[in-house]
Amino acid sequence: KQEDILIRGGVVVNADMQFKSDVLIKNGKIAQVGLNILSPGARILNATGMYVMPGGIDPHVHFELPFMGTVSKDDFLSGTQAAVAGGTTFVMDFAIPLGREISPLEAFEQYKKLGEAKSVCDFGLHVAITKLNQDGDREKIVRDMAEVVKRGVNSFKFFMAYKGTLQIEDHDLIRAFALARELGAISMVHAENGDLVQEGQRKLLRQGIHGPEGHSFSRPPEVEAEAVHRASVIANQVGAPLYVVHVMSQAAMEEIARAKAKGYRIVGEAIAAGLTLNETAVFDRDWNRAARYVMSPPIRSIDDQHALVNGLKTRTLDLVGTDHCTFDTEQKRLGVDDFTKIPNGVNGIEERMTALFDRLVHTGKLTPSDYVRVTSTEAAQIFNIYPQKGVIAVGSDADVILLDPSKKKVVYHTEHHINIDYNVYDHWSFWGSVETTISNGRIVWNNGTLYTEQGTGRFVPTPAFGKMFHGLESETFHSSDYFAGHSNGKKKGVNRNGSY
Ligand code: DUC
Ligand code: ZN
Ligand code: ZN
Ligand code: ZN
Repeated sequence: KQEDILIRGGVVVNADMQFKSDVLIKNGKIAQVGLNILSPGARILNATGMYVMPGGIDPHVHFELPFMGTVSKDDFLSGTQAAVAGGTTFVMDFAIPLGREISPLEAFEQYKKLGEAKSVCDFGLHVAITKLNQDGDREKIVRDMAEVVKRGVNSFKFFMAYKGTLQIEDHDLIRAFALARELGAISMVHAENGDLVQEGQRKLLRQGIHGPEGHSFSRPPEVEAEAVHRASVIANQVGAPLYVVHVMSQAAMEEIARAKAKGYRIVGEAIAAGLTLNETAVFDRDWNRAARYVMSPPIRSIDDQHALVNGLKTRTLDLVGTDHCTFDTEQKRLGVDDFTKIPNGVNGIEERMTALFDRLVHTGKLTPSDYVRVTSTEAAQIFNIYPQKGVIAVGSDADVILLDPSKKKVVYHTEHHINIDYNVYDHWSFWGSVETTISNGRIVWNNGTLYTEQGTGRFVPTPAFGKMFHGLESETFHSSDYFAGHSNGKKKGVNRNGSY
């Protein structure tokens, strides 16, 4: 049996309000919220001067991802240890059928198993769909998508870039969005025009530009913005809700704003890197240093960074993840002669909560409640696990952090918990330090020490949304409209019900 924990004297911050309160935790759940709670025998945590907040939810991480000829360094163990050390208690990874010729269902089962074996905090999964035709069986993916929804996935991810490996073409996107919609799942896109990226890369290499700066030049903001625009139109045409991951430029963000103004159901995700870093890092004369910042879409200008921060404030952007995807110096050097071969990805899972507190709350741009909304509550609601996660309330999972707003966190790569030999925030300091992290009622991080146990994290199913998720049936189409008549290249007549 777990020890009871009484958090005393802090200020509880939820997305809707903040108030002085004690919090009692029993058996992994929040048992009581109120003033002057008495609980003999409970372990007391003194939270005077601290914010007591729902643990962070990072909706976008990649652990041990086989990608660009290598495998990303952080696995579910080091990745979730870093997460809890930084105040994040729930992560969502992407099951990607890549580097292995496997189906979406097999990818889901593989990632779930890895996560259950290694995680020290709860996790959820998105499933990536990279094509609609598996080994000539075009119904297989459709069956897999329906099956993973049954098994606890309500989000599918599509890559509009990475031509030749991950990229899915528009005609498949249309059908996949429609199918996801019918299954009660949200469609997520990596929005960059992969064909333009490929042409840009070829042109730059021909011009003799081989360094990391070529990465930025090959995928400018409008290449990102065009894909956001296109995805939003396709999703709207089939009545599907859309989630745009890692919005990195003002131009892309403006496409989200435009879609929202038109009433489209669209979510914009910022990531910690986009809100804190800028492209001068990629132009570092030291190759090893510059390569650390190579991710896609690229880290942009300081003006873009400021626009993204303001976008969170105005709610054009809804929430913040990291796209944590780490490669050490040796792996980055795979691209030493050719920027197109530098494995894409930056760290951030351990720094997200403190970096955002510093940039958003300490600067006065967001209230503590808005901070909780963009780092936790919004994700719980989008992926349909609220109020199990994302709030301090009786009956919710006891995923709780104690954050000291008047203490600075200094990042040192020699002290971090991720599994690489550098940190893009090395020697940065941030106002707002996560002093204690509680995961499912267990103290897993306290005063600079981890108390984690491998495999204690659970897979948390994200339930499909019901019919009303998508609004009433109206002028939108059924996925069967798209699938029927598409087999074997044979032409068949299709009526509105999808029957032949
Ligand atoms: N971008 C990255 O930088 N890394 C992982 C995948 C992605 O889309
Ligand atoms: Zn991506
Ligand atoms: Zn546009
Ligand atoms: Zn990603």
